[in-house]
Amino acid sequence: MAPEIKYTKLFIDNEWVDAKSGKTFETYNPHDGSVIARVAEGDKEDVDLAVAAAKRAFHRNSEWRQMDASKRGEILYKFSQLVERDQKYLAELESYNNGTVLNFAYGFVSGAVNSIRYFAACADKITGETIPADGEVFSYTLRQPVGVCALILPWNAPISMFLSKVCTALAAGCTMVVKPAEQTPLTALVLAALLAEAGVPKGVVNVINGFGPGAGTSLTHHSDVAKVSFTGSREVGKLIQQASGASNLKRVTLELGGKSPLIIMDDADLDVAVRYAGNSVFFLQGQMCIAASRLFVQSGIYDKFVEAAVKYAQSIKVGNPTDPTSQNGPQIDKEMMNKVLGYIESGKQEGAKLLCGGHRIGTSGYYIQPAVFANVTDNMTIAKEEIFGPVQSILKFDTLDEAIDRANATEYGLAAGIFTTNLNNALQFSKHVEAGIVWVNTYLHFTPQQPFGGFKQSGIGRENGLDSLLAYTEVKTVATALPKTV
Ligand code: TXE
Repeated sequence: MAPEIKYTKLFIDNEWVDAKSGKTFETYNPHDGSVIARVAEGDKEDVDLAVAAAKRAFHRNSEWRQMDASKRGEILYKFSQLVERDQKYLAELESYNNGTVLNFAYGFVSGAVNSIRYFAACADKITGETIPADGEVFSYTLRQPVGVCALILPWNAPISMFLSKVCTALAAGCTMVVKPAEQTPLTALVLAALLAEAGVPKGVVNVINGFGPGAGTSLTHHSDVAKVSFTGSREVGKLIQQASGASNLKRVTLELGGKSPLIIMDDADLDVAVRYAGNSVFFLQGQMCIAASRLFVQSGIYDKFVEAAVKYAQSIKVGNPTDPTSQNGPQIDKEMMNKVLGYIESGKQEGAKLLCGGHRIGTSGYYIQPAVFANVTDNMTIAKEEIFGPVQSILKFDTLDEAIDRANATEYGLAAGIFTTNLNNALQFSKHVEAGIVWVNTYLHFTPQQPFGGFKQSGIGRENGLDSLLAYTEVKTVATALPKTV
C-alpha cells in the first residue's frame, strides 16, 4: 500500500502555508512515473517570508538564541527518537518518492538516527580558544552561529542530506530555510514536522519546496542569508558562488559531483575487490556523488577481474523498490535515465566494449540494467564526465605511479579507493591521490564523525564531522585590556 501523504505545503514559522502565488507542482513515483501528489511551489515571495521568519528566530533575544546549547542538544536528541519512532514510514515515503530500494531506505533512516545523535552531542561542545596575545590583554575566541542558512538539497538521498545539513546547522545554533530538490520534497516536509514536535521553536527551520530558478536563486541572492550549504551539480555550485559574490558574500559550502577513481592492484583479494567495486558504482542505481566511476585494474589481473565484474553486475536484481529481493530501483526521472543512456551510447561510439547491461528495462518507470564497459581509456567521455547511473568503466594500468597520475587527471576530487594487500601501496596512494576521502580495502564507508567533501571542483568545505560544524560558525576574537596591577 502506498504511504500516506501528510504534508504538501510550505513550512514557515512552524505553520503549513500555501505558496503566495497559489502555484503547485507534481511529484512522481519513479517506479512507474505516476503522480504522487501536488506540492506547493514556493518562489521569491515565499522565500522572503521564510527568510524573515528565520531572521526573527535568530534575533539575539529570541527563544532559540537565548536557549542553552545543551538544550539544543536535548531537542536534537528528542528529534532522533521521533525519527526512530517513524522510521518505517519515513523509509517507505523516501522509497516511494525517489526509488531507493526499500530495504536500503530502512538502513538509511536508521543510520540517520545515529547522525542526529552525533550532532545532538556536539551542540554544547563548540568552543573557542584562549590566545597568548602580545600586550596587556586577555584574548579569547568565541565560535558563534553564522546566522540564517539556506540549505539546498539534491534528490539522491533526501533524508540523509536533509539531516546532515539541518542537524549541523541546529547544533551550531543557526536558523535556516531548507529547499528540497523539486523531485523529492515529501520526506523533508515530514522531518520538518518532527522537528517542530521535538520542540524546535518557530522560524528556526523553514521548508520551501520549489525549483532552482525561483526558490533556489531567491535564497542564494538573498542579502539576509548568511550561508548556503548546497549539494548538487558542479554547474549549479558555480552559480551559487557567483550569487554569493553578487549579493552579500554569504559563506558557501558546496558538495558537488565526482569522477572517483578506484584502484585494484594485482595483489588484492580479487573476490572482495570485485564485490566492493560493483557496489561502489551500482549502489543506489549509481546515483551517488562518490560513485567509483573510474575503475583502474592492474594489468596482471585485468581479464580475470573483468570477467568476475560482469558476473557481479549480471547478478544484481533490478526491480520494484518495494520488492524485498530488489537490489536496484529506477533512476530518479526520465531526464536522468535518458542522460545515463546517452552516456552509455557515447561509450559504445567511442570504442569502449560494453560487456553487459546498459539498456532500459521495460517501458514503465526509469529502470536501467547495470552496465560494464571494458577497454575504457582516459579520454573517453564515460571516463571524464559524471554519469550518475549504473555504469562501471574498467580501465587498465601497469604501475601504481601511473595509476596515481591518471587518477588525479580529473577536475573532480571527491572520493578515491584502493584495494591492495601491500601497505606501501596503500600509504603511497592515500598520500598522493587528490580526493577528500580515501578508502583502503573498503568503499562507501560513511559515518557522521568523518568529514566528507571534495578537493578541486568537487566542492568547498566539508559535511559531517567537527569540520562541518565549524563551517556554521563565525570566529570572534575578543581582546580585553588587563588593568595594571602595580
Ligand atoms: O542537479 P542540480 P540535478 C549531479 C549529477 C546529476 C547532475 C544534475 O551529475 O546528473 O548533478 O542533477 C537546486 N540556484 N548531482 O539537475 O540542478 C535544485 O532545485 C539554486 C550530484 O538534479 O544541481 C535542487 O534542489 N539552487 C549530486 C539542487 O539544486 C538551484 C546530487 C540540485 O539540483 C539552482 C545531485 C540555482 N540556480 C546531482 N538550480 C551530488 N553531489 O550528490 C538548481 N538548484
